[in-house]
Parts: sequence; structure tokens; C-alpha cells
Amino acid sequence: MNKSKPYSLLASFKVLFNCLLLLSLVSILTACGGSSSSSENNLGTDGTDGTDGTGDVNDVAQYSAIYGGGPFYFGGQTTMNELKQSGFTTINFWTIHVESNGDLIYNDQLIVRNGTYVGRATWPAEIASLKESPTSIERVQFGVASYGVPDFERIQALIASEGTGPSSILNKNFQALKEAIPTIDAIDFDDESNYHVESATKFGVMLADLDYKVTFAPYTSKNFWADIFSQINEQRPGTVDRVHVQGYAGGSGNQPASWNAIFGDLKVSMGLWSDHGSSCNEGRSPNQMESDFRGWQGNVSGGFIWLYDDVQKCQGSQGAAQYASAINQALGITKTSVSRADKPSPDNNSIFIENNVTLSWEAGFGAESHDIHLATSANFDANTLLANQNNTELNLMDLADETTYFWRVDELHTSGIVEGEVWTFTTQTPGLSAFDRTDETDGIANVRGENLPNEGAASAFDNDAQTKWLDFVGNSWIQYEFANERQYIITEYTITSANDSPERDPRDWILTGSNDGLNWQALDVKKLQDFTERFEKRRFSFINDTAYRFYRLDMNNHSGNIIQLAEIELIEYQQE
Ligand SMILES: [Ca+2]
Ligand SMILES: [Ca+2]
Repeated sequence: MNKSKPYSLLASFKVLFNCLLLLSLVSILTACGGSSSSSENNLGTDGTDGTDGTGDVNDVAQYSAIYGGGPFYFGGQTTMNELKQSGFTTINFWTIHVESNGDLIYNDQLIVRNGTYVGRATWPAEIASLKESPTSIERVQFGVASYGVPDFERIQALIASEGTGPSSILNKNFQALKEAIPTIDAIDFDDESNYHVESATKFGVMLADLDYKVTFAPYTSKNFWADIFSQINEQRPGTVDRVHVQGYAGGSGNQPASWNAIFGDLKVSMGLWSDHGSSCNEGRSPNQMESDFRGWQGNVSGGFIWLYDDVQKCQGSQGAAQYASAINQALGITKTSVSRADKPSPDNNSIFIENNVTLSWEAGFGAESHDIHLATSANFDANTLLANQNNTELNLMDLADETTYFWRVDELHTSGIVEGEVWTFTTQTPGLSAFDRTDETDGIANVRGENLPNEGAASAFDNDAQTKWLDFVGNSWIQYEFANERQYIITEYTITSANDSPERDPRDWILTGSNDGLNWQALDVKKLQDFTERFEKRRFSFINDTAYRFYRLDMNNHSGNIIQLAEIELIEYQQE
């Protein structure tokens, strides 16, 4: 499977050695694969027979799964909430690397060492929330290994030297993982190179004794998978309960029938790759997926999507729900995909908003209409309901000055209401006006790199959206120094997207301020931002009472090796 991309600016500085190795392999990866879920305890809640993934020929499918990498670690509760509302029944965290000393690394993050969980402190609780009502998720799995990384080779070596008993580091570390994150139901084998039956069987038996189910994510080597399936289940009956066959990349062309033939009564699930690539023009859209999965109806016990990281990039926050709906509709899984309203305008926590303003938002997937609440506190009830409507814009007139308003958009679905997040904005203070301090002449723009003569740093500050600054990297910076050592208390900035290629737009950034150009203070952090149009000016507010001479944006693009933007404004509010 593919190495997931670093999620944040900070993450990109923390790439461990093993991942540098992996990055060097990315360009030749073709058979990277997802696998997906296993099943044990999906009884009863979803209207399927929910036995064990084996079932009769006429069973409807039982699970829909999605694989994801870095965003499942760094995305925090926001990502977990998105998954809970997606309609997927199974989440597969991809993937754990087993180091030669037994360390467990989730992508590039050390999570277990010497029998102790050392990962992000709030991660276990975030994962536990996946199964807390309301949710569509019944099962959580963690992958082990991937294409191009010798994890199963290392597991074989560890077993050869220490066995799998309670004192072995392999046993201690997988026990520590289970104790830290008891939400994990299964470990998904993504061996794509070692194929050693004896050690893989011992590993599976050890995991069974630690109360894990085991699932497989094959794309080839049927004999190996058939052997360990029968050997693990002979020693620990019922342990291997799902097989997720990769139907993409190296597994492209796989069909369920030939795989079903080698796993006794168990029916496999099939997986396909979502839209991906630098322009999201490779892979399958949700509509194409639905058609593909319909073709497998009756022959699979589920379906899965590879890969959330791409779904997030190509479809945004509603994408997971769209793909879950595609599988669920095609295979007759009765989970509902619903999601919340998103992307408020004005941006959450905006200040100096005019007294007449248009609220807008992105509709949640599956929403039939919207309840809009507005109040001067976060206490909403029937009296704060401003409107119920089908469109996603609402004009407000004659708002009070200098007032913080709270608003929330609840999405009405046929299955119920999905309550929105609480957003706020604060109206303008009379007598204060906005001044773009980059409009002064003689300010100095500086950048990591630029495309001269026409797409240099100065083009980001020329008050012309038709001109842009462009750098030939995915991660860059641009800064502005006010002329004559002047300092301003900037509390708002705007970024305008350039004329073309949305994948080059800034996606994540940090705004910092400085008075010497050496020591920088973080002022605002934004992640996973979208510009939905070309030449779109977006406005961002932050709290600041310090005057700075330099302001700087460090940013990542969406994908590819070019970053660009049309214009930046640095705004100070002052008496006219
Ligand atoms: Ca300007
Ligand atoms: Ca410009």
C-alpha cells in the first residue's frame, strides 16, 4: 500500500528513518493495497444477519470498510466524527510497522515500545469514540505491514529468536496495544513479500490469544493465504474471519469467486481505490464504485475503499459518506450515511463582520433541508431557530455592532437530524476600519522560491488577483516585511486562490509574526482548507495584540510539486 502523506507541517519534520526508506519506494509502488475488515460482533444492529461473515449464499453483505493512514492518527476527533457519520461499518487503520527490535510504528509514529504505549495520549479515546452511539461503526482494525516494507520478515526473525510467549517483545507489544486501545477488534495482515506460513501462523495464534481477530488483505499468493487461514483457524477456531481482496493496483482484476474457493465457507470482500492522483483523475468516483460493487452482489461479504487519505484530498469532508453510501447501496447494507454541515462562511471565529452578512455553508451528505439557529449565546432551542430551508445561504440584516453571534446548522435527513457544530462571528466595532497594510509602498516580500519574472513574491502583494506567486515545491513559505521597520497589529488576513490548478492551492498553513526576522510567534494555524473557486478570496481572523514588522505563511499545497496563490492581505483595524 502507499505511504500516506505527512498530514501537517510539523509532521513533515518528524519523518523517521524507516519512512524515508519507504518514501524512496513510493514511486515504484504499484501493488500497495488495502485490506479491510473482519467481522465478529456485528450482531443485530444493522439488520443483517450479522453472524460471522460466512453465511449462506443468499446472505446480503455485512460490512463496508475504509482504509486510512496518517489522517487517522493526526486528524483527531474531527476525523473520528466524520467516520462515525459516514455509514461505514468498519475502519481499518493502516498500518503498523514492526521494527527489528519489536517497536510498533504507525506509519512514521512510534506507538508501542518495550511493552508500553507511547503514542499520542488522546488517540485511544478518539478511537474508542468510533463505536460510541450515534455511529455506523461496529468494528475497528489495525493493519500490519504494507508493500515494500519487510515487517513480516522482521516478525519471522523475532519469532525465530524469542518465540511468541508472554516474555517475547512481539507478545508484549501487541498486548500493550490491545490494553491501550481495547477498541481494536482485529489485526489485518498486509504481507506483500514474506509469505512464510509457519511464522505467520504463529503470529496469528499469538494474536488470537491476545483477544484479537485476524483478517487478511491479499492481492496475490493464494496458496500462502489459504494455508495460514486453515492453520490459524485449526489452532484457534474462528480467528480469521474476514478476507479483504485488493481489486486495484497489483490486485487489479481480482474477482471474488476464485478467492472464495480457497477459504471454505467464508466469503471475501472486495476493495477498490477511490479517486486519487495529483488531479484526482485516477481511480473510481462514488458512482463508479456503486456500479462495480453491484456486480459483486451475492458473492462478497462486504466491500472496502482504499484510501481515506485520497478521499479526504479529492472529495473533502463529505467524501467518506459518499463512498460508504456507494458500497452500502450496492451491497444492501442498511447503514445510513449522513454528515454534518461544514465549511461555514464567515469563517468560524471571524471578527469585524459587517452588520449585513450572508451566512453560507456546505450541506451535509444526505441532508434534505437545513435548520439554521442564531443566538447571542451557544444555547439553542426552538426560539433560536431562524429558518428551515433547502438552500445553503441565508442573508442577515441589521445585526448589532460589536456583538458575538453563535450559529449552528442542523441537517435534516430522512433518518433524523444531524446536529451541527457551533460557529461564531463577531460584528464590527463602529469607527474602526480595515486597512490592508501590504498596500503601503516599499514593503519587502520574501519567499522560499519563486518563478520569475512573472510569478515572483511581489505578485502576491500587488492587489491583482490575476497575478500570482508560484514556487516549484509542495511546501513553501512567503513573508512580508513592512517598510521602514514599521510594525502593525494584524488581526486578519486574506488569501486569494490563483487562476488554475486547485491542487496547488494552500491547504494547511501557519501564520507567524516576528520583529527581527529570526524569532517567530505562531499566530494562526489552519488545516485542510479548500478554495472552491478560482480567484476566491478567503478571510481569516485571529486574536493578536502585538505589533509585528514581519508576517509569514508556511504552507502545504493539496498535492503535486507546485504551490501558488494570487494574493495575500494583512489587515489591521484602526480608527479612520
Ligand atoms: Ca494589498
Ligand atoms: Ca497578485
